[in-house]
Amino acid sequence: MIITNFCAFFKGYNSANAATTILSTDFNGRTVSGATASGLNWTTNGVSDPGDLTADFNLFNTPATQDLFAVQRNIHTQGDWTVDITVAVGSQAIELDAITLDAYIFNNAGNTQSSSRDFDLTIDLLDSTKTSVLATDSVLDQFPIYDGPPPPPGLVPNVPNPAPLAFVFDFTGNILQGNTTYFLSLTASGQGLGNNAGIDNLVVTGTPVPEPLTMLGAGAALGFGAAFKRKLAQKKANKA
Ligand SMILES: [Ca+2]
Ligand SMILES: [Ca+2]
Repeated sequence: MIITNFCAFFKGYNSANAATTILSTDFNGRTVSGATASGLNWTTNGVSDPGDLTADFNLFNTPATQDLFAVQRNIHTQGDWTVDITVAVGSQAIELDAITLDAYIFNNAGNTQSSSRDFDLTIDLLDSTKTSVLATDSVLDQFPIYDGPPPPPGLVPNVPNPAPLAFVFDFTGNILQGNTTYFLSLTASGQGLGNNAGIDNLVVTGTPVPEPLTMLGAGAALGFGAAFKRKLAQKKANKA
């Protein structure tokens, strides 16, 4: 019953409190060395500054890829690339809301693609040991393009590159516990004739979990303590 009442209270709290930005960066002014982007101007709220971001392949640092995060990896012909973002939660738990970013596509030289090419992105929420996927969401096939095995030349619609495209990932209802580290693992992939990809304006939103959660925990601990004391008293009484 306590749980039911608490959930009702919690739902009420959520509807009354809009999600806020807990983590964001626009990558402006970042520097690149190999696979690592440094000098990211993170905005944080209730989580630690994640610091540098390192992909599993080298980053572009061309004129077209300045002020964003783009990986020198052809996701169609060479395979996926991944980058993990550390989310170390402070003392207060956070209920995740959404992750949004702007998606870009590039050719092998790190120049803006003239035609639209496929760019899919998956975000996994990983636990502190990176062994469990706690939640996942993907944005697929948002760049308009023939999406499948390479067709004969001339059959691919030559749609202009629409970048940047806003990608929105739904992580509603996932609770990040206080004093716990998680990872947001981004994996880029794609199908078609060849394409590289990058992101900009990464924003993670969430709602701080209200204090009653902590109070409920304290109440449960108190209740457990009282029950333990009663048991101890009973044991003593039995002995006497
Ligand atoms: Ca930027
Ligand atoms: Ca696709």
